[in-house]
Amino acid sequence: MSYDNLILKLHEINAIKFGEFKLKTGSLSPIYIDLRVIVSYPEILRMVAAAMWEKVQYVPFDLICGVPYTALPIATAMSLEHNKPMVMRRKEVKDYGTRKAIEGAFKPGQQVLVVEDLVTSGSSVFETIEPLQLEGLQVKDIVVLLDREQGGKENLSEKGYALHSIFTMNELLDVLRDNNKIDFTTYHNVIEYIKQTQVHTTNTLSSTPPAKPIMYNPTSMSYSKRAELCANQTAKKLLKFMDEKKTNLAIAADVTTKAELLDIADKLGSEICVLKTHIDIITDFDQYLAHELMRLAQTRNFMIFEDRKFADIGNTVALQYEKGIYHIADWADIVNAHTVPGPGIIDGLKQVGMSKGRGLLLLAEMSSKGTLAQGEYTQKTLEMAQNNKDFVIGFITMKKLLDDPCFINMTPGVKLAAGGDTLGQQYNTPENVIEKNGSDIIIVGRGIYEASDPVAEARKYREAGWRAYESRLSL
Ligand code: S5P
Repeated sequence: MSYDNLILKLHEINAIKFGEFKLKTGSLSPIYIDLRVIVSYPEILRMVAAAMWEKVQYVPFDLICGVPYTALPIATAMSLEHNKPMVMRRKEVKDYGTRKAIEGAFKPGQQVLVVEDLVTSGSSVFETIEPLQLEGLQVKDIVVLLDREQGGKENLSEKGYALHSIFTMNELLDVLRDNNKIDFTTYHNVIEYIKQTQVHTTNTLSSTPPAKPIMYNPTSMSYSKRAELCANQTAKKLLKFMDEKKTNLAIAADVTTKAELLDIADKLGSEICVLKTHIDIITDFDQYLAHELMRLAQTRNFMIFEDRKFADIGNTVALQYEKGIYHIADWADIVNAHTVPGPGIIDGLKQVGMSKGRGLLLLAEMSSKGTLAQGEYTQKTLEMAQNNKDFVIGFITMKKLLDDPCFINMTPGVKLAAGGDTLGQQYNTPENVIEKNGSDIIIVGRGIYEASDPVAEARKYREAGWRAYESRLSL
C-alpha cells in the first residue's frame, strides 16, 4: 500500500519541516519531524493509527504500549478501533501512591506490541521495552510510523526485536520530491545528513555518539526503586521492607526447638528483613509454630524463607513443598532450590507457589569449600532464572551475578571477621559481600545466635550491612 497521501498530509500540517534545526545532541539537522502535532488533526491521527494497525495485523500480541508521549494517542486510537487492551509506561515513576512503572491490567508472559512515532537509534524504544520486561511482559515487535534509517532498526534487530515501519526516511523524501514539496538541494542535503549521522552502535563510521545505554545496574539502585520494578509480590514486599526498616540482614535461625525459633523471631524480628528457617531440624514442630512465625512476620515486617534446598524432579518437589507434615507453601514466603535436576524443578515448585504469590531463590553459588556450583552450572542457573522471572526472585550467591534489579542476591557465610568453620563453611564480611561483591542481603547464623547478646550482635551486623549498602549507592 502507498502512503503518499499520508506523507503529503503530514507535510501540510508541518509535522515535517525543512531548514536548520538544533537537536538535543547539539548537532544541526536539515529536517525536523514533530509528530506531536497530529493530535490536532483527528483525521490524520486516524490514518496513522490505521496504517500502523495494517502493518502489524498478522503479528501476535495481547497488549499495546505506546512510547510516551507522542505515540500515546496513536496507541490509544489503535486500541479503541480494534478493541485491544493497552498498558502505559510511566515516563516518571511516581514517588507516592502505587509507584507503578507500568499502568494498566496485565499478566506476566503477555506479548506487548510497542508503538512509537519514529525511531532514530532505538533508545526511547529500549526505555519502554525494559520496564515492560521487568514486569514479566514480552516484547518482540515494534511498530513505528517513520524509520529515520539512522541505525535504529539494526540496533533493535541485534537484540532480537522486529521493527515494522510504515515508511522510511528515503521513501518520505522521495514522495515529497516527486510532489515538488522540496527541491533537489534539500533532498540531497537530507539524504547526506542521514548517511553521516548513523547511530547504529556497531557502525564504526558513526559521527554522532551512540545512544546512551539504559542503566539498570542494581548495585547503584535503591532497594525501594527496585521494588517498583518487580512484578513478583514477594520480591516487591521484601525490597520494600528492606528500605523501610533499613536492614539487609537475614538471620539463619538454625536452632532445634520451637521455643528457640520463636524467641529469635520475636527478639530479632525488628532488626531483620528475612527470617531463614531449616524447619526439618526443629524437633517439636507443629502447625502452631507455623502460625506464630507468620504472626510475628506480619507484626515485625520480615519475610519467612524456608531454606529447604529442593533438589528433586518437578513432581516430587511440588509434593514436598505443599504436603507432608510441614506444608511449607502455606507459611514460607520464600523457598530455594538447587538446579541440578534442570528447569522441571522450577515448574514443579511454581505450580504450587505461584498462585500463593510466593518467590523462589535458585542456588547459583554456595559458600562451602569445594562447591560444584560454579562456572557453567552457575551460568545455566542464571538462564533458568531468566526464563522464570515471574517466580524466581533471586539467588543464593556469593556476589551479584546479573544486572537485573528484580533478582535479589542473598549471601550466606557472613561474619564480622572473615574465616571459616571446621566443616567447610567459609566466611566473608558484610562490607565485602554488599559493597564489593554487590550482593543484597547478608545471611548470618552463628555469628548472631551464638553471641552472648544476640540482639546487640544483630544490630552490629545490621549496621554494617546497611552502611555497606549506602556507601555502594554513593559510589
Ligand atoms: O551456600 C550456602 C547456602 C546456604 S542457604 N551456604 C550456607 O551456609 N547456607 C545456609 O546459611 C546454611 O544452611 C546456614 O543455615 C546458613 C549459614 O549459617 P552460619 O551459621 O554459617 O552463618
